[in-house]
Amino acid sequence: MNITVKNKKLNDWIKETADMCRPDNIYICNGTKEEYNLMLSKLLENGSAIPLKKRSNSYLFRSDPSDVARVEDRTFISTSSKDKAGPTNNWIAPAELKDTMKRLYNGCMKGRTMYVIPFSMGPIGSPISRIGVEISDSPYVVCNMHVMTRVSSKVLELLDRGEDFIPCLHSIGVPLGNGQKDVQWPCAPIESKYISHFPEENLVWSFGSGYGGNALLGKKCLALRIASAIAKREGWMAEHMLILRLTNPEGRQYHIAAAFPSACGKTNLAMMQPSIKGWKCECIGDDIAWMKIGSDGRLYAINPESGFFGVAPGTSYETNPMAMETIKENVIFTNCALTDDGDVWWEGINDDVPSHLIDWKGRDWTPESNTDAAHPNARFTAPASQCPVICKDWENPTGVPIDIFIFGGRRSSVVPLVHEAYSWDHGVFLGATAASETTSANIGEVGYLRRDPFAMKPFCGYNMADYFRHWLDMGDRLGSKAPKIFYVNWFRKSPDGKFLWPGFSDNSRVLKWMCERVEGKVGSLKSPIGLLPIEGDIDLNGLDIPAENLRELMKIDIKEWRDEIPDIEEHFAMFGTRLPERLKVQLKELITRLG
Ligand code: OXD
Ligand code: MN
Repeated sequence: MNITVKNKKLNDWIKETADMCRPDNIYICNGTKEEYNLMLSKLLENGSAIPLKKRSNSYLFRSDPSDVARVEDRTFISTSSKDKAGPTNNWIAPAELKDTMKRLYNGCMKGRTMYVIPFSMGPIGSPISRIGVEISDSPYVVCNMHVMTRVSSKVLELLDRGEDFIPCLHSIGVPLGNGQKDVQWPCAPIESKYISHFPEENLVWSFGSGYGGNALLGKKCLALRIASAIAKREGWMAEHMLILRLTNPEGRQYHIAAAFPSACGKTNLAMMQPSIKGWKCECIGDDIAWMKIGSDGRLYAINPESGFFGVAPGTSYETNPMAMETIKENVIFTNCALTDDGDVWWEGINDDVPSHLIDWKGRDWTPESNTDAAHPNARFTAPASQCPVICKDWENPTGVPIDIFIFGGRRSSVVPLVHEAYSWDHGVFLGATAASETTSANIGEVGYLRRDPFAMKPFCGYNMADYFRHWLDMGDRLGSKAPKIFYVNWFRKSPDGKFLWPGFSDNSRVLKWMCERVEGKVGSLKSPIGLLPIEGDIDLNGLDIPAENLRELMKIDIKEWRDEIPDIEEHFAMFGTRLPERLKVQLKELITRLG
């Protein structure tokens, strides 16, 4: 071991884990540049990292084709009883799951180094932040954790002074025999992958995958699944939300937190540059918000992460110029295609499709190939500080006061561009019934409609019905200081399959309307599903959009909405008597309004 650790809980855990996993070496991380470079030199040596000539200090990795996304089917919330995990989570009893996993962990790090990664989610020392320690046998994970979290000797110092931490154990699950050469992306087969959470003891155990949220345990495992359970117990919120600051021409700032399912444009919205004159948008976070009620009774949010783990395909100077600027250097790319001159490429990056590439599987690729050059869930890992529009307050330890919540998803039909909740309870109903067409951020079928309440279906660390109740309780505590709640759908299509709304920077038009609703500057129209903009109130200056597109975008087809009801009823029925009465009332009221 390279450093002496004084924190007893940490020391005991390191020893216990080393006895079980039997690594050749133990290395305690300190988060320095030298350490990052050391990890990279290992990854370069075994051929896992490909240096990119065109981007300074940037590398491309190719995963095993079986390990390309989060594995929701292999993700478990292991609580003392099944109903504490609830119907939306996979559950195995803790003793049984630990037994199975201990067998897998037994000797799993042989031939490898066990890295101990102390990290802070949120600015070090902020009252909202939490410390985690990830133990992993993957130097790729160490590098990504350096970017996505605050890995630092300062965290070790806090631990040495007795601060508590959340243990997160990770192994790729591939021990090496004596002299055995490693493969480029070691991982275990799908049936022995386990992404397990023990929220009653604040513990994460992950085995078998090296990819994203399965392996970078500060993100989905700690900052959402474990944190959501802690937040419920302690009276705050851990949400799958971007955070942005919008400033109007008069200088009034609005802070917006928005929840969309994975790969539905959170990063694009978080970094969006308004197409409307005089409005400014700055990014605070693109994936996770931790929120606490401040002494003034308002809700304050921090971004617990320090980097972006963004979906690459579709990212371009058209769709997200600020992300493109962010990823010019110091970036880890995973499963992108490689150009002949040493750059990355992905579908949608620009209109110039190169005549030759190496695809994400390492094969020659030409425009005639009938496969994607980059995997649809290819990612970039980049420091948030490199974003040209990162808000100066993004690391403010007290957070920013939230004015507006937005929910939404990918719906090619039925749901209008925007509507506003009648009340907090109605907003919670909108969040609880949110639905979206699935994407490749998870391994599974793409494009089918699923209810993804608050975009938290894969990330809620306890019974979702209790989570709904927690939202209602938070609303009661916030009272008149509660953010206003809206629901958006940027993805509605015309009958001939074309997007009706231009999206991206033009989404600022919809955000402006929301801000004006907060100020009471504009009115609204009552509809069965919520409050709608009055014609003319959404600023369409400079936007050339056919009137029939707008009509179609805002259309509420009563029959289509009545057809949604059985699905919502079925969705709610899953929670049985645990479903809060107030949500049943909201459903009844929607049915009445639909007539
Ligand atoms: C993510 C996800 O990586 O939601 O953020 O899948
Ligand atoms: Mn996410």
